[in-house]
Amino acid sequence: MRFEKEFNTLKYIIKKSNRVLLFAHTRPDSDSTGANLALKYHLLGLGKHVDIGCFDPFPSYLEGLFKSEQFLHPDKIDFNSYDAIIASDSVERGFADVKNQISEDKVIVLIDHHPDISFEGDVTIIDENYSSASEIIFDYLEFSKGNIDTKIATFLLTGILGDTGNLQHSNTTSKVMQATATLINKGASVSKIVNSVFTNSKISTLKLWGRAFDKAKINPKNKMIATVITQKDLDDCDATYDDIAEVASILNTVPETSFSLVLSERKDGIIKGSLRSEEYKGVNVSEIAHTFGGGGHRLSSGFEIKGKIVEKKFGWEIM
Ligand SMILES: [Mn+2]
Repeated sequence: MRFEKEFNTLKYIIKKSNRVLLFAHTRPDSDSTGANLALKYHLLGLGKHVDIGCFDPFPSYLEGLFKSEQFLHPDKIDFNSYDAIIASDSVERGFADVKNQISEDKVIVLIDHHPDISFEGDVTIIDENYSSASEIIFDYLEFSKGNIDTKIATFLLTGILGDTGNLQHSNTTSKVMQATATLINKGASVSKIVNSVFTNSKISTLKLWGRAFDKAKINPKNKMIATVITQKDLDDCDATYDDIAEVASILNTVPETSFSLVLSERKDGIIKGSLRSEEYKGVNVSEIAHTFGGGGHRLSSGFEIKGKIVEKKFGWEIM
């Protein structure tokens, strides 16, 4: 197993710690939430005091599956009252902004599957070959012989399903399928999770997708399929930024395209670009994202630029 040395150190740190702070990323997705909750209930089972820190509250779209959990805003956290701090998933988004408040004598553990993390922990468990932070936590629990009950299995499987697009993205390795099988054997249910979390049927989402698909264009030269979503689209459809997330993945399913790009207007004159491709298409979208100062995985990347989307009679432009 990868990370045996780090897992052994983590196990020792947990054994020696009474108070543990976990940290989820800003705008927490199902992976960050699932990984942190699985770790929380593992630690509670070991008799530890555990809190979860996050710049945002517990995500409401998970409330159909789990009862809401308290996420503490960093303003309300005394970081130095904990023995160890463990940040899981996209540690660049949120945890990077608070780590300077933590004194030297505290132990920091980083668990992530994103490349380009710009800092290290006392224990750094980062590998982009993992599908999700939840898969890393699964490996840790297997390594440390931690009890995986139905609740913990459901947290972990929710994270894995979220980051693999319900086991459909190219990061769905045989190892992911084996972990999934184990979690199902522990009582987690794929259909229950998919139906309550990932089957999105809000009318606002569908209206926004309709607009985005209507505006999509394929560039005949590089086979890029691209579309734009303006703040006006969001307002008119009563949609939120969360409703944008899947548009790039769906556009990427159009035959004969090499990758997809969704440009969406955000606050303060920022345009966010989301890029998706598939292994068989042979395009590394993180290279495109890097060109615009962004980053991410080979098949799923993003960037932010300053600008405004201007809609024309026949198409759109970035100004
Ligand atoms: Mn993740």
